[in-house]
Amino acid sequence: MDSWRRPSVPDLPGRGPEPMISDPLSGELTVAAAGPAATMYACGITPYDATHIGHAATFVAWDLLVRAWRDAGHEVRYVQNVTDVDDPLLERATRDGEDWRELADREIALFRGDMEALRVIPPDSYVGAVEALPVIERLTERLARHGALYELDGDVYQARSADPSFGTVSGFDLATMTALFAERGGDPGRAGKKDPLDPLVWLAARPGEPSWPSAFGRGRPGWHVECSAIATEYLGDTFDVQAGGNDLTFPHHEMSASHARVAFGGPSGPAGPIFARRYVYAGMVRLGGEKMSKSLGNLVFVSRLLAAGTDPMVIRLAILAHHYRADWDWTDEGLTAARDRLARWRSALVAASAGDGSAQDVLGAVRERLADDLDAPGALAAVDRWADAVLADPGSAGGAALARDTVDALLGVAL
Ligand code: 5CA
Ligand code: ZN
Repeated sequence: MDSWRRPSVPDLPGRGPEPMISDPLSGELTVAAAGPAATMYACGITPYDATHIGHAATFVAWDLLVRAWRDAGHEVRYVQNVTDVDDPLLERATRDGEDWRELADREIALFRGDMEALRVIPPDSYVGAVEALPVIERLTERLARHGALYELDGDVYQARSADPSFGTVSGFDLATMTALFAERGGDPGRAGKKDPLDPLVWLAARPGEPSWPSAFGRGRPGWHVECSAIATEYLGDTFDVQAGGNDLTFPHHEMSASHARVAFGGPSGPAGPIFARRYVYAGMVRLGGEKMSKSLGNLVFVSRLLAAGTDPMVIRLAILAHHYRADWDWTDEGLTAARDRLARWRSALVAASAGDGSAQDVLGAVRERLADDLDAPGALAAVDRWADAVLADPGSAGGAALARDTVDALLGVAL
């Protein structure tokens, strides 16, 4: 499907350092992409109640990685999905007496507009589950050829026993996996499953629900296989980074990786790892101490803030004030602080345009902070130091164009 309009990204002199990200299991810094091409799959929205600040923070985080990769000289290939058919979307449509497709299309349109306002660089491929049905069917057929599937009342499951590496993405023990699976839309208690953790791959048609024909009967795809199929179709069996909020560690990323390992592994599979080489997880944005979530309904919407006249760059700065891995609370104070910061940076830019000093230091510092596990708060502090120095001594200031381009190209903030 169409993504959204690409923001302009100014060219910066020289090249940034190689971006490193923290490995969620070991906590060690690792090079995010070792080859000339940098490839990323980010789990996209389920299009109802979009775009809340939690979504925005997650996609702004991956935008920083895309920007840092480009600045380091990589050719970036970025893919994002839209889960445009799944239980929670259908449940919402039923609750509100709305056509599910209309609900999805409206929320996708809102999301696109919000991403554009926040100057998030769009994915190269933006792919909906429904349009990817043939791709999902092909991956499911591969699972069948590997003898990994079984049927339960017309629904199709993958036996996790087909994947000896199941559990290695999250590193969780069995009890934690089972608890999280139950909590996050899984069905560990369903009678007849060979193992409580077996993931659903294809759900047989239910009355009143949308369904499509397939080699496995009429129905619709499970959630995890959607991301396995789209990621591998567009990026190959192995790619650099899979990105998502930390609520996706288990079951979603574990099970997506498992499907791909079984489908593409075996004697004819690649020698190295299958699916993502590494995973990145964004912290959860909370409101009033609770995770901002569609199911709880404690949401702050980007579109409402924009409609109320909030500068989108203020929203972006309020997000960037937090490290992507941390959980944090959205507050009015945070928004006010971002407004003050933006105003200060804009004043500094005006003051700096008079002098002939340099902003090389701020470019170097922002590059260095971003390459260190996308340390956005550290990068903002570097720009603050530059702005403070300029405002303290406008006579010696300068480098306005480079400072503006640094903040625009690397942080996505247009001054
Ligand atoms: N469609 C699936 C992924 S394939 C999904 O999780 N959709 S979502 O709409 O629920 O979330 C979209 C992205 O936003 C995911 O990466 C999710 O982890 C992230 N996200 C959801 N809520 C929050 C939150 N409160 N804070 C930070 N990120 C969040
Ligand atoms: Zn996903």
